[in-house]
Amino acid sequence: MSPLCLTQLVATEEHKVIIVGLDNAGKTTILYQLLTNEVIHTCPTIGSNVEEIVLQKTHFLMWDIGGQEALRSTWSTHYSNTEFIILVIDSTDRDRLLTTREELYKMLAHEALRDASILIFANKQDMKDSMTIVEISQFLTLSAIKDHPWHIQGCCALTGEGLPAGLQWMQSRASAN
Ligand code: G3D
Ligand code: MG
Repeated sequence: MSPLCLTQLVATEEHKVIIVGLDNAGKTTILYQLLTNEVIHTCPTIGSNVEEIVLQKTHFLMWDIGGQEALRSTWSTHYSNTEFIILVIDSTDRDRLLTTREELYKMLAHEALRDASILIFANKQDMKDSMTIVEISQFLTLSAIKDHPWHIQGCCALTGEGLPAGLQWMQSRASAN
């Protein structure tokens, strides 16, 4: 880490973000697409799959958490002090949307995430057979979520399309708090 980044870490408020979702959803691709995006400044890698992303002076510390079934029970060990959950969905994965829904509501009910906001990335929108934002929102009954601020954004992690808009929402929430 460069001395400048270290100074920033000490001097500025970090917003902790966890990136969750089933395996193969595109979590790691999203994180590294954000890192190569020129409009978003980042510090060098902090640890395995933890990266700092800076958007308009707002610092996000993003934790990419593994999504394989065996790892899902460990998600909760990352929950403390989390301000934002990014839930990544493979929009072509109809078979597992029910599993995603279960994981979503488990997280929202978790005490440690009581104050967390949730950004849902409906990823892989470039694929012909992908579900639309409306379909996914309805399946996940997002409009019923009243106790957490939430936002759903379609995206394609391969091109980065949609990612800045999602981050922008997080940035506006971070400054609202
Ligand atoms: P994960 O970290 O959630 O497990 P990854 O998922 O980021 O490893 O991505 C899983 C696979 O999906 C990768 O393919 C990746 O390239 C692909 N992928 C991620 N985002 C998109 C997207 O927006 N569109 C398309 N078409 N593919 C995407 P491989 O083949 O490398 O396993
Ligand atoms: Mg990954």
